[in-house]
Parts: sequence; structure tokens; C-alpha cells
Amino acid sequence: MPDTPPDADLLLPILLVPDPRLRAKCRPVGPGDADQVRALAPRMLESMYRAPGIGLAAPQVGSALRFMVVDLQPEEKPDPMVLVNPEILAASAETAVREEGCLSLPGQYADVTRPARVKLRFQDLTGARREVEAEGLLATCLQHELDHLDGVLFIDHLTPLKRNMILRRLAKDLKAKARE
Ligand code: K2U
Ligand code: ZN
Repeated sequence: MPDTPPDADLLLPILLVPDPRLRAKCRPVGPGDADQVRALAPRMLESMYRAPGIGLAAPQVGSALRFMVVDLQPEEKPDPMVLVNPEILAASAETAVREEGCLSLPGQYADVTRPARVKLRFQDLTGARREVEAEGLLATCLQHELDHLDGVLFIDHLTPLKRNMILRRLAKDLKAKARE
């Protein structure tokens, strides 16, 4: 067995558009799901760090449960967040535009307008109720991941013209990669 890094077998494949599981409307995490969430969350974090990325939502690894992981500074001092059953309590009327990408649409980027500040309520892995107020990249990332839990992708916030351009380019890139 080649000397694979210790956490390599932890990695989960990240689903790519147009996989229908990315369009799932995820169901709330209940007490019966605790073991699955506790088993998946660390593997989602490993897969996210390896991508690299700063966020990953359960449907991106094929789980239709409402939870996501986020870590804005994976390199320096990792500060992983696991957000279970997250919901937006408040969003600013003020918006911000930021270029977004998505691990499920590799190589595709576009400007997306979203509320500049959001307040989320969620449960952490211990089940404790938490709240977080975010602005900047964290606000963008949390809203991007929360969209995933409703089967919404960042391209759904674009004009149909831009969305179709990205989908065509992605299909071409993935076909070319399959031929390599
Ligand atoms: O959900 C995902 O696919 C991970 C996303 C999260 C994200 C998208 C847009 C803006 C912020 C976060 C990204 O692929 S993570 C890659 C990345 C890294 C640094 C800055 C922005 C995006
Ligand atoms: Zn994404």
C-alpha cells in the first residue's frame, strides 16, 4: 500500500454538478442522526481542507441532512465550525458583491450579491444552541453553504445567460478531464 497520508482514507468524494443529490432539499438533523453527523463532520472538514475550501455542506458529499462545516483560515490556526440545523435569524438590507466559487462547480467563478451581514442560529456537534453574527467572507460563506442545504447553488443567483455559460463551460471541462 503506497504511503498514503494518514487521513487520506477519511476523504469523501465531493459531488459535482449536475449530480441530482446537489439539488436535494435537506431534512433537519434529528436525535437519531447524531451518530451519522458526528462521523461525517470530521471527514467533511478533512475533504474541505484538502480541496482546498473554506466551507462544505452535507449534500456536497451526498448526505441530505441539514448541516455544514466552515473554516475560514484552514492554513494558519484551523478554527473549524460545524453548524447543525442552521437558520438565518436576521440579514442586513445592505448587500455585498463577492466573487464566489463552489467545490461542486470546479474552476467556475462569478460575482454574487448577498446581504452583507447575517445572524445565524445553529446547534454545534454537542447539540448546544449557538448564534453567530457574520460579515465579509464569513457572511458570504455561511449563506453559500446554507443555500446548499436547500439545493440552491451560487449559479442560481446569476442571470440565466451567465448560469448557462458556466454550466456549458463546466460540462466541457469535465468531459475534457474524463478524456485525459
Ligand atoms: O461550498 C463550497 O463549495 C465551498 C465554497 C465556499 C465558499 C464559496 C464562495 C465564497 C466563500 C466560500 C468554496 O469553494 S471554498 C473555496 C474558496 C476559498 C477561499 C475563498 C473563497 C472560496
Ligand atoms: Zn458550494
